[in-house]
Amino acid sequence: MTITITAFERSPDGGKGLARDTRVRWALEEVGKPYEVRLVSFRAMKEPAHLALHPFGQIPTYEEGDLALFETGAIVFHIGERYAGLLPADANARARAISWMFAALNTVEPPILELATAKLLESDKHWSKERLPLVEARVRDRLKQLSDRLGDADWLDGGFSAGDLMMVSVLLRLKPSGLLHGFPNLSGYVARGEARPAYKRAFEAQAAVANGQPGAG
Ligand code: GTB
Repeated sequence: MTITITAFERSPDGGKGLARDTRVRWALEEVGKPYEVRLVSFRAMKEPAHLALHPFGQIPTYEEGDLALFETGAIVFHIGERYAGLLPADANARARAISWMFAALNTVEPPILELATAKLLESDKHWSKERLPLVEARVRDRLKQLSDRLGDADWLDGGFSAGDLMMVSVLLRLKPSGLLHGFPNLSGYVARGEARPAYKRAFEAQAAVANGQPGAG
């Protein structure tokens, strides 16, 4: 069955891989499933055809036969459930990998998004200089906790899983901020994720869109 995802026709990051289709591409590459990509403009995302797939008018979406999904957490979880390679077979290890997926999206990503908002949308506000250090401190607090847990392990819970895919995807957003430099084990963790052949293929596929050579994954 053909898998089709949606991605920005023109990503605001110019192909740095920070838009959320990258994590879905990465998951599909990890499980070895080919996929097609439908590129959508900002205007098309808010039109009825796309809103029928994504109630909030965003990318990415995922279509496979008569199944249509939105939300990267749900999409990556579905890919992990349906295809081997992202979730451990052992029931308890699988449940823990899912905990890490939720932790990435629900506990680690929110302060990182808050930081992005503070920098991108609030820098012209008179209170921005006071608020930014507070937001950065909240990100650092989470990074410290995550760093303590990871220790010198390669991945969060044994072998690489969908939990790591999601956590690395979330942490990648911090690269330009330099905040990861304070946590060498997290920098190494992110680098290990980026070094995975599946991630590289996903990254190159999304970059090709920015370079005007979009194609299927
Ligand atoms: N919770 C949803 C999920 O995980 O699927 C969030 C989806 C989402 O935020 N989609 C964004 C979108 O469609 C693109 S990824 N935005 C358009 C809109 O809301 O109108 C967020 C994103 C965009 C750009 C960059 N960047 O340029 O660095 C990084 C991340």
